[in-house]
Amino acid sequence: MMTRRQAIKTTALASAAFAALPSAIAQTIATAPTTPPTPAIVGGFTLPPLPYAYDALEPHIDALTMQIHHDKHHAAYVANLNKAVTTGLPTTVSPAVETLLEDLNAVPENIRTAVRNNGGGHYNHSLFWQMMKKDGDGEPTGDLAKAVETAFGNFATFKDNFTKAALGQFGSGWAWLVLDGSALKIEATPNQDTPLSSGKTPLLGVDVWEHAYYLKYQNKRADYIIAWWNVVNWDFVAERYSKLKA
Ligand code: MN3
Repeated sequence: MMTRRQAIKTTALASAAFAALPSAIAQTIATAPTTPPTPAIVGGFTLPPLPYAYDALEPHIDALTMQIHHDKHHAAYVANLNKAVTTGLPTTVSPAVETLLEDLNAVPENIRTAVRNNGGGHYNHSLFWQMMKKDGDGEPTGDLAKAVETAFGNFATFKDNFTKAALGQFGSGWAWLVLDGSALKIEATPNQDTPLSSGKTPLLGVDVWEHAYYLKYQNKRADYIIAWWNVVNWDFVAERYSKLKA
C-alpha cells in the first residue's frame, strides 16, 4: 500500500512532468526525423528501422554486429521502456522520450532507473544509427566545421580529444560531441546516460559498449574507434547542429 505521503509526492511529480507536455511534443514533431518518433499512447514506443542495410558499414562495422545491435539490443531497450512507462506513468498520453530524459527527477521514482537506462538506450541508439552511413564524410563542412575550429582549434585536435574520451570511458558508455548552450564540448557518459539529462544536446556520439564492437574487434576498442571515424555521417551532424544551435 502506498502511504498518503508517497501518494502526494507521486502526484506532484506527475503534474510537474506533464505540465510542459504539449510544447515538448510539438518540438519533437518539428525536429523529426532526427529524434525518435513519439507514440500517441503510453507504451507505444517502436524500434525505428536502420536507415541502411546491415552490411552498409562494412568493413568498418560488420553486418552481424549491426544486426544484433539493432534487432536485439535496441529492441530490448524499446521493450523495457514500454514496460516501465506502461506500469509507471499516471497518464495515457505518451511523453516524448526526450521529455522523460530531460527531467528524470520528474519521472516516478519506481520507474526512474528503468527509464534512465532503457529510455536512454532508445534515444541514444535512435540517434547513433543516423550518425553513421556508408562511406562517411571524413570531416564536417560549413558552420559546423567553423564551430569545431572555434571550440577545439582544429579538426585533428577535436578528433584526438573525442577519441580519448571514448577510450577513457571505463566500462560501458558513450563519448559525445554536445551542444552546451552555444558551445561545443566533448564528454563521456556511463551506461545509457545521455547528455540530455544534464541539459546538453548530443550532436555526435559513439557507442563504446562491447556489444558495439566485440565480434570484430574483441577487446580492441581503439581499433573500433579508428574504424568508426570512417562511417561518421557529418551531413547528419551538421544538419542537427544548424537546427539546434541558438
Ligand atoms: Mn549499443
